[in-house]
Parts: sequence; structure tokens; C-alpha cells
Amino acid sequence: MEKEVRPPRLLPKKEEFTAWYNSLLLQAKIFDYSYPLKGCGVWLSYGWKLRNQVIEIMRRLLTETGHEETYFPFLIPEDIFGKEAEFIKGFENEVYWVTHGGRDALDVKLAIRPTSETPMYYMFSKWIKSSSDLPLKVWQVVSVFRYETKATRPLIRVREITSFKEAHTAHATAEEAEEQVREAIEIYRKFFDELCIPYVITRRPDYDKFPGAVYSLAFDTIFPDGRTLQIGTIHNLGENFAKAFEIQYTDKEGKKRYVHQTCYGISERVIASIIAIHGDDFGLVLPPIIAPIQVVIIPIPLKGIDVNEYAKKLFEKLKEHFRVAIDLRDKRPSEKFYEWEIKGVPIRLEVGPKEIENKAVTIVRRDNFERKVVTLEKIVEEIKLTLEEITINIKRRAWDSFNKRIHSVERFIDLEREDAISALLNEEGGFTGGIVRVPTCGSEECELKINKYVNVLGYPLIEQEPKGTCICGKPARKYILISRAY
Ligand code: PR8
Repeated sequence: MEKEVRPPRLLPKKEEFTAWYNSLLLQAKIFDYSYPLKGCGVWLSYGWKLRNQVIEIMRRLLTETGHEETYFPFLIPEDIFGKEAEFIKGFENEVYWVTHGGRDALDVKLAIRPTSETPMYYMFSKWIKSSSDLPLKVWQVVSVFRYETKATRPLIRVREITSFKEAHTAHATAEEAEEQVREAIEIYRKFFDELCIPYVITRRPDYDKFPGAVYSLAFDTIFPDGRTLQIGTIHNLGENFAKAFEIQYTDKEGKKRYVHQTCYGISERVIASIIAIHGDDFGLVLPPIIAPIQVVIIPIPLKGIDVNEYAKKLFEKLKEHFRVAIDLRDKRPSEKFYEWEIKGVPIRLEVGPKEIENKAVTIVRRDNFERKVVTLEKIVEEIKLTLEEITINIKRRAWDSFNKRIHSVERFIDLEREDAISALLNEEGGFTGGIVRVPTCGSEECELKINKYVNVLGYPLIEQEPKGTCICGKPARKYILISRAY
């Protein structure tokens, strides 16, 4: 198979990840972060299309599993916001408040939602009366605001989370809520698998769980710079919010019972992950399933021979099958190649005099730049096949580099050093990152000590008999996963 070689136009991703990422967001017309408000930016048209493709996958998965899409208000009266004690404590430093309407001070302050448990559960308490109202499964994609004090980064840590997908459920029994957690895990697994994003799932330590939850699970991925990013969470809320909001149903014996609840969320961090994990020095590399444009046709005129008619016919033929574009602009083909590469379009089709003569088309893959010539007759089939191959390749590549960064050690080494664990370092002591599984004695004290130096992600979902020694010298009783997190 032939491969083309041209110099890249972006900074090298491997060496200068942050600069690469920030400039790609602009060059690929995804997100402009120059808005004069920290943590807020502008989705550009191509980025917004990409975001909507991603949400469409989530919509399909949630609809298939009986979730209803809804919309709840953006502002929350203070008395409702403050009903659940742990929740308000957890969010008190992150909430933006609206205190005025015009010149008038408001009687009741209004919280801008940082997440929608409180407005939703206030309404749940009105809607849920009997067991026939259960389970209740709703979701929405909305903007939420969080006053983040850590360094903000476009799409990774923002103050306006513009693509906050939150699902909320209520059930008759604790077992059903547990079952819902399992369903949520499956939904997120499928979602990240379709996006070719690798992940680990952990149960978060108690000191790191969602405010008001009984327990929290999280999906984390590894970024090219070796840091981990939490890309989704699932919370079992037990009866905590039901008690605060009086969400009760009457069971078959006529007894009033509290519902058991769960919630789970993702955000634009998913888009950040797609960009960061799959992209290369030429730009985005998009999985075909979410690429706003899957195929771009580029005419290659030669010595005045008009190839546009042929290209247009090809476009008409393909548009029933794929999201396809044709680039008839008066620009050099190589310029066009760069532009569509930055945008991550999975397949480029070249048509020149030679293709016309042979009733053929040249296919160039974005993921590995392989080229091949196929006949017009077979073009639809070939594109379908190539898109599948691209997906498989992107997924394999992402999981390969993810798996290379998963380590396991039997004891801690040199906790006093800034980079506490040698498995996160290379031989020269430089940070290579990833995730390390380490044994602990199971005490919160030791975990918190470790958490001072690195981030404790949590406990692997599938438990294994632990081996080795904790930092305190005691034998291992459980494993934890640690990393440097965003
Ligand atoms: C909940 N309630 O809220 P969660 N920028 C970008 N993404 C973010 C940010 C941020 N500042 N903060 C969080 N996320 C529950 C579940 C309804 C839904 C993303 O949970 O606080 C992270 O990927 O864990 C996080 O996992 C997800 O939102 C859900 O937020």
C-alpha cells in the first residue's frame, strides 16, 4: 500500500501537547477560548457539529434504555438548593448566585445550576406518588456553571460546562438502584467504545465521592501528556436526596417509602478526549461515527482538464450514503489536503484525469495516510469498508498506548519525592504518567498520605487478591489506582 509523506503543520503533539491541543482547537475551528471570561469559550460551527454528533450517540443509548429527555430550569431558589446538607456543603464554593433582578435585590437568591439534582428532585417529589410512577428515568444536556478555582483549560476544565449531560433516576428499591448503576456502566462503556476512547472504571474513595452520594464510580482516560482525566461519573444516591426532598411512593401494602436514586453525567471532556487521544501532528483524527464530514472529494485538475463534472457526479452518488463534502474552491489541492486533515475528515477522495480515464477514484485514509485506487462501481462498498477499518485502527491505537501506561507495583517507592511513584517516571526521572496500581493496608490515613503526592483515582471495579506492602509497611489489603490527574 502506498503512503504519502508531507511535513506536518502543527507543533509536535508528543513533545508539546498543551500548545498542540490549544492551537488545534482554533485551527480545526472547534472552540475559541479567547472570550474575556475565565472558563468560558465559544463553540465554533465545526466544533458544535462534532459535539452534536457525540451527543447523538448518547441520545440513542439513553433512548434505547428508556430514558426520557427533559429540560429543567437554569435558576434554583436558594431554599430548594440548600435542602440536602452534604450536597450544599460540597457545592458551596462552586456556585454562582444571582442576587439582583435589574436594580432590585431579590428576596430569594437564585443559584445558577452547577448540576440539577435539586430542581429535578423537587419536581420528582410532586410527580412520584405510587410504585406505578417508578422507575423514573430522565436526562438533559444543558449548560451548568461551576466556579472552578483550579487552572481552567478549554473543554477540559471550564466554568461554563456547556455540554453537561446529566441523567437522573428514581426507583422503588435499593436493588433496582443498584441495577440502574450497572445499566449506566454499560451505557457509558458502549458510548466510550463507540468513540474509541479507552478508560478505567473505579469506585471513588469516600473522601472524593459526589456530595450527597452513597458511593461514586468514575471513568478515567489517560491524556497524551500522561495525566488522567475523569470523563464520566455514576453516583448511587441511595435515599439521601429522597429524604431531603420527601420523594415518597405508596407501596402495594399502602406504606410510604422513600425512593432510591442514581445520577450519572458526562461533559465536553469527552470531546476534549477525542481530540487529544486520536489527533496527530496533522490535526484531528475523527472516528467516522462522529465525523461531521466523513468523506471529502477533492478534484485535482491537470493542464486545464476539467475534472469538476466527474467530481460532482461522484458527490451526488455518495451523498445518499455518507456525510460527504466536495471542495471546488479555487485553491491548490495540497492546501485543501492540509485543511481537511486538520479537520480530521476520515477519507479524502482524489479525482484527476487519470481517475477519470480509468473510471476510478483514489481513496486516502486520514488515520494512516494509505492510498488506494478503486473503481467507481465499487466505491460505496469500499468507503464503507475503509471507514470500518479506520474505526478499528483508531481504537486499537488508542487502547495500545493506554495499556502501555497502565502499571502495577508491589510497594511505594520514595514517597517524599515530588513524583511519588517511580512507575510514573522514566529512567531520567521525567514524568511519563499513566495509571499505577498500588497495594495499601486499606486505611484512609495511608490513602490520604498518598493522595498528597499523587491523585488516588479509586479502587478497581474488579477486585483482585492484593499482594505486596502498603507505605506504612503493613501487608496489602486492597489495591488503589493512582495517577496525576487533570
Ligand atoms: C454530577 N450530577 O454532577 P460530576 N469542566 C468540564 N467538565 C466537567 C467539569 C468542568 N469544570 N466538572 C465536571 N465535569 C452528577 C452526575 C448529575 C450528573 C464533568 O457529577 O460532578 C466530568 O467529566 O462528577 C464529570 O465526571 C462529569 O462532568 C459529571 O460531573
